[in-house]
Amino acid sequence: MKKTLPRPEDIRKVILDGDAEKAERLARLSLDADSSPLRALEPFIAAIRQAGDLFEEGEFFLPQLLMASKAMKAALGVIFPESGGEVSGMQRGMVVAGTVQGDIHEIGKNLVCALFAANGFRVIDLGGDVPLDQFVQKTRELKPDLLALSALLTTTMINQRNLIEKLKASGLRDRVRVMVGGAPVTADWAKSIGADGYAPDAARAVDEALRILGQNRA
Ligand code: B1M
Repeated sequence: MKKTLPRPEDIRKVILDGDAEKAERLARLSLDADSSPLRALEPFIAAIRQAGDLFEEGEFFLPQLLMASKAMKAALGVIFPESGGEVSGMQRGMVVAGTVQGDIHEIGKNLVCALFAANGFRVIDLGGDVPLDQFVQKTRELKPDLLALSALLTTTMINQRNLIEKLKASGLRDRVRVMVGGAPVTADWAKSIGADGYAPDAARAVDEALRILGQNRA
């Protein structure tokens, strides 16, 4: 029998309270009550964004934001167990992903990686705050089809551009497609830095990766 979906206000409370245990419990309940993981995740995403707003308004301090993000990561781990780490399966090609140097935000990137993996890509997730030289080295070593670069800070977006320049200088730019994303990133920015693609969210990131690599969804 289907269970009742947890109330969005309860989800908001456990995320804002930074209660990872309860967040996991509500995530499990959401999955039991709703067949779509992406839909189940929506109220959690709304809650973590609200934590960001409270932080910006000075109502939340950094430790509270950190606790909230731990609870959010716990929920994401329940709803998308394949988020984070390396996932095998190679039908679609290989993606090397990471949040660029100087930027430790990982939740959105983890979600993007989880959906790539769920859609048949092999994902090598280098994590957060990934040195640009590590992306270059992995591109040379693993020969991925796609680099997926996340940035959540206006101050670190520039490292998406710096990486593309480094790839050019290393003679690797023609060997790999580059896709960028993250809250402050726009299609115009992607175009201006010479990226091959951009997506505003995780679901559209899969479509965009398929487009860039010339593949159909089926
Ligand atoms: Co930070 N943070 N944070 N933070 N944080 C933001 C981004 C901020 C907007 C909050 C605010 O002030 N309102 C602000 C940035 C301001 C700016 O640059 N314009 C900010 C700041 C300032 C900071 C610090 C500098 C704070 C400080 O130290 N004074 C610091 C930075 C540290 C650093 O990186 N060097 C910091 C730290 C942290 C925590 C550690 C506490 C934590 C991160 C924990 C972690 O990830 N390990 C954190 C969090 C949680 C946030 C907010 C609240 C939430 C981010 C998030 O997880 N969103 C955020 C506020 C907000 O977003 N409204 C904020 C949910 C996630 C599902 O969405 O990440 O946008 P998002 O990902 C989406 C899309 O963007 C897209 O798809 C995802 C899913 O749909 N997407 C891609 C992402 N990557 C993609 C790649 C793609 C395609 C799509 O292709 C490759």
